[in-house]
Amino acid sequence: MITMSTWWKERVVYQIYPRSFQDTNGDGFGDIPGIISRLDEIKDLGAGIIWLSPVYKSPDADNGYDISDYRDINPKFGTIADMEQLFAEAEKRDIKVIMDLVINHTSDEHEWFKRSREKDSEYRDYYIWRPANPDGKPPNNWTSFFTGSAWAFDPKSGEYYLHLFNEKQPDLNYRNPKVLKEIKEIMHFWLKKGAAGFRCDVINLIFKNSYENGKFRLAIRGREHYVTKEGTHRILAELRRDVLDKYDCFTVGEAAMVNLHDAKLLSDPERRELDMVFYFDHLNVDRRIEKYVPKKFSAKKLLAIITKWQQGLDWNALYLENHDQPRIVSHFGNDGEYWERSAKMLATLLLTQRGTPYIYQGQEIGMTNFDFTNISQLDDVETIGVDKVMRSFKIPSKLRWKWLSAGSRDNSRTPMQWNDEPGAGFTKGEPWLGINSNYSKINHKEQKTRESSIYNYYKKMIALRASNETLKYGDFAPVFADKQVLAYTRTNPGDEQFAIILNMSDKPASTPLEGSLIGKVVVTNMGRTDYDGSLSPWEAVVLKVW
Ligand code: TEU
Ligand code: CA
Repeated sequence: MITMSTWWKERVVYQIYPRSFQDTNGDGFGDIPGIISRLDEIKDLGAGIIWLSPVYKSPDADNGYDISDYRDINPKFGTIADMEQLFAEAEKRDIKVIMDLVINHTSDEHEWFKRSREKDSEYRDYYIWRPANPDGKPPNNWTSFFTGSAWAFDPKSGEYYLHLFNEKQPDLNYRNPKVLKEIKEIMHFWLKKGAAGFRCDVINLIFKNSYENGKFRLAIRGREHYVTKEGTHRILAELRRDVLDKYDCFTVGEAAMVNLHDAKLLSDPERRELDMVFYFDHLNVDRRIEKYVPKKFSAKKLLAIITKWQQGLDWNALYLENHDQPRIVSHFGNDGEYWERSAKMLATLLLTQRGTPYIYQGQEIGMTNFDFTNISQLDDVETIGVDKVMRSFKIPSKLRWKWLSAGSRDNSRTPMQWNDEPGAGFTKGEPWLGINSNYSKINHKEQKTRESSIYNYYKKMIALRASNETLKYGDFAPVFADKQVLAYTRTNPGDEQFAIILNMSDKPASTPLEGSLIGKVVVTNMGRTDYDGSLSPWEAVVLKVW
């Protein structure tokens, strides 16, 4: 495979969830000055791009994914001047910053929506308004991602508006060319200020093909009418041509419920839509219904999924965590006895595939799922909605809590654990969301100075990847898998081959000692010097085969 090298393929991305990263004024919310104060840490880790979750003005019904002014900053986080300083300070350190582009919907407190509530306003058509059914019920049976009807009734104008997410997140109407024009201007605004691109929120849902009823489904009914439609492809190509192509930037699209075929179209370099996409298949290997109902994990199944995407797309967005997902060491790893070893094994998985790796804040120190004991400690709108639905299905409270606490988005949203002082070095005040009480054991400061830490393992893996063309651009092929173990190779034809062998279980395991499974040990999370086919629990080995 011949690959053009560009900076966004060479670098590792670090995702910041601003409200939980670093507070500097004691109000309990992370802020932009806090991010600036930690840029040296991001540099030290070896990341070269920051993806900043939304910092725009927002009433925070969905923690900033409900924007009320795209050109202003949430005062909790700072000001436009702080943002400009962040761009400048990042540039000094050769770190690029991409922003979150949330354009499927706005906040209901956005000026456009406020005006859109008047029936004869020129903004009416910025959103999707429909009269009630003759029986007074919503226009169709679609349900929102956060549960309940996807329509909300507005008494003022006597009609319903569509919201695929919270009712404070009305969907924009992409059949109206004025909406696209506004979005283009917003993109220019941030690219001119210094943004190096965008992470595009639920970008494959923006164009709705029809408003017919959805087929019956337990969750997210109606999806077949808006997931990755032709209209979306058309809009993305237009944004690329009229905006993105005028800058040295890249885009990664979050593609909800996407299949390989559509992901290929969205990220095909020739079609010029997005540069890469986030899909969810690999994280759903052990899930039944969305995130909240689990099923058994198998390394073999995981390798099959990874292989499908690695070989199916030209360039992947690689990730194991983000602000919507539980912590990976609690999900695919073991956050108890084998915490450190399994976190390093997962770092190996992330950083040895073909694509651009994304690390979510705290992942580099193996932060674990929250230790809350009660729903009242949670904040996330999605979790609260799912709890309601589970109650209506009379799921017993113990099981309900088990599922919610494993799947909740708040797992990854607890504050960053910087050190072992009160407030974990995150805040001197009362944090907006509880800090995991394991911060005295799991924190950045302790790991930075300890050679054998998860942090230093990430750092070494990132450096190794940066210095090796095969690990960045080499072809991917599966070599071995069973319930516990998966192994694959990365090959630069005629030059070199690596084998990556991972035990994803609590028990010892083994692989045959043949073919590409024989080689010289170049990375290990166990301190071994050669590979004899046997693996300890959660062991990771990278071999140089030739
Ligand atoms: O997420 C969209 C999305 O697909 C998630 O809601 C997903 O369904 C779930 O969390 C994972 O199972 C994006 C943002 O990342 C999320 O934070 C926002 O709440 C959402 O869009 C709406 O903007
Ligand atoms: Ca603050």
